[in-house]
Amino acid sequence: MQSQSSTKTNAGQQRQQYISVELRQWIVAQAQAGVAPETVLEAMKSSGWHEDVAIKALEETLRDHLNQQVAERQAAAPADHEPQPVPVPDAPIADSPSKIRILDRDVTVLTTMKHPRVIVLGGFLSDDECDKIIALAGPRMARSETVDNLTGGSEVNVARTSRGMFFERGETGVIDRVERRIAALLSWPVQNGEGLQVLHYQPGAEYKPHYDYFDPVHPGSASILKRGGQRVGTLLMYLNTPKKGGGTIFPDVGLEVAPIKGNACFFSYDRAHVNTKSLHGGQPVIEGEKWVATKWLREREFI
Ligand SMILES: O=C(O)CCC(=O)C(=O)O
Repeated sequence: MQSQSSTKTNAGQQRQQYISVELRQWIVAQAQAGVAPETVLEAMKSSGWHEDVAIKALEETLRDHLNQQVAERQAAAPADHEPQPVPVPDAPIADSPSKIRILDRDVTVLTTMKHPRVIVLGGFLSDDECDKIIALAGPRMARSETVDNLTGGSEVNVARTSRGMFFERGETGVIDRVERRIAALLSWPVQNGEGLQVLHYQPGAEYKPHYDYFDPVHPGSASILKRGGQRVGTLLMYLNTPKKGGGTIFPDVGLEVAPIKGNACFFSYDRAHVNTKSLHGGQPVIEGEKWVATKWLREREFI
């Protein structure tokens, strides 16, 4: 406390005084030594400081010190902290089969990519299944929404000009069958899947490139992540074939998957990070229309 003595002569003056560097250093040293703020305040008062000036000095000093510590920690951390990878769903294609039997169907393996992990499958759905899903979804379509990053709710977004709806998991016979097929293909429990979403794009409608995982830095993600953890994989199923446009693009790797009725495009992302290269979007439909069903897979049971 000696170092402050030169700055205080009487109570009137103290109220005008600035907080000297020495006083700041002393306050920080007390805090680092674990001395309670009330004890520091008492020490300041007993050496002649007015209570209100001392409180202000304490508050400002400790706040500035905290801010400086945060800034130092941020500067020392890697610029872009990458989360640890987690297990993801995947299809049994290690030995490059041309066809795989998934429960009741033979499915063709058309294209695979390692990074991002993308698998394009032919004939994942029958024509009849595609038609049934469109017929069930059609009357329930509404303007598509996206997740509101602030609240975790949903909002209409200009980046997404399709119309859409969600089925409950296992809502009808065909939905249940398709969900079991997805679970068998990817060795991932049915319970970890969100309800199937169906999207309908008219000419000009699109879904601009985006990530499907929830970025934990967004305040709204916490409540979403409580319902089964992160999304770790997406299976898109094309329910019809637009005449032109409507491909699913992966801009980081220049890949475009053609939307062919009955085909499916699977991709996974083992962390909520751009390094997964899982950025993707639905190109604008140029001619005709596009119907697609999306199954998002979570780390754990989705409730
Ligand atoms: O319509 C598409 O091809 C992409 C859909 C999509 O990106 C999604 O549902 O997350």
